Amino acid sequence: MSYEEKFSLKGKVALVTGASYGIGFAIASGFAKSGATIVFNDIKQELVDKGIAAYKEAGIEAHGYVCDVTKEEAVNELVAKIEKEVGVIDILVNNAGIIKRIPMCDMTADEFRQVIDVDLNAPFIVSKAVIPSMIKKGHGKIINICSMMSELGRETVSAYAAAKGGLKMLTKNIASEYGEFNIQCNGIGPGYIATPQTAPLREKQADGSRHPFDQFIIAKTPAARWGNPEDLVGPAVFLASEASDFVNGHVLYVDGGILAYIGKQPQ
Ligand code: NAP
Ligand code: GCO
Repeated sequence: MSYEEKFSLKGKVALVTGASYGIGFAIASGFAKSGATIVFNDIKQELVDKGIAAYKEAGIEAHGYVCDVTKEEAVNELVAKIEKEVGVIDILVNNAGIIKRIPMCDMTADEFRQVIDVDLNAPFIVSKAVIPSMIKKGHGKIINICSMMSELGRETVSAYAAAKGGLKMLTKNIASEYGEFNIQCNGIGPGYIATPQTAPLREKQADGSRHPFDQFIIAKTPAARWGNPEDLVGPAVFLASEASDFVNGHVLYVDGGILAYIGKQPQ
């Protein structure tokens, strides 16, 4: 197999969850350009319709479905439908996620559970639904979208950090349990990426100056900028392709160097 073929996703079916916009949309679009057939889901019909239109505009015929990834029965039905209408899923990206920025002592247990449900329980549910067919087919790729918060903590994101730290370990466990079936499960840990999820952290101040958190991230990132969803495409294509067949249980941080950096020394 040539070097180019190893990176190709031609003939593969990829399911990217929560991919009507943002990081999921960019990753799915990159997969399509590498030859994969794209399937995505979102929680509302309106978002699925918007997603399909956005893919169409990019020249991609994506298959969109409404499905809440926290609901096991609905996910099982979705996977059966995809297998019937599109084909067996070769690549799964667990991308759908939410965040609640609330100081821990002000957060209710219900709010904490909601975050864990979408960011940790759902990747378990969706992975579990696709693995049996991957085993039968003889190969499979699962990519879990982790976070800086898989490694670091910060004020107000206790549930998110607990979920993303857990997702890192779920990644290693899936790799350990199913590696012998030629299934690779890896994570991508995006740094701070400009999407609707992080828009509140980038809002301009009333006087037109940059949000203090925005300034903090620029100072904390050796690349001195926020990431774009497109920054995640190359790493995702690599982890979805045969070029990464001996990479398993790894989290690839795509963070402009944040995790390598102690921070600026006082002037
Ligand atoms: P986003 O803009 O908020 O997009 C997340 C998508 O997931 C939305 O389409 C959302 O739909 C969908 N979703 C939420 N709950 C769902 C559910 N129960 N079932 C199905 N779909 C659901 O987020 P993003 O910034 O692109 O982030 C994508 C992933 O990357 C997330 O896992 C996030 O935690 C992670 N991440 C983001 C960053 C960053 O800096 N942006 C950094 C590291 C990791 P709704 O619009 O209806 O909520
Ligand atoms: C926050 C952010 C982060 C990022 C991302 C970092 O409030 O600190 O939302 O959690 O979204 O996950 O990798």
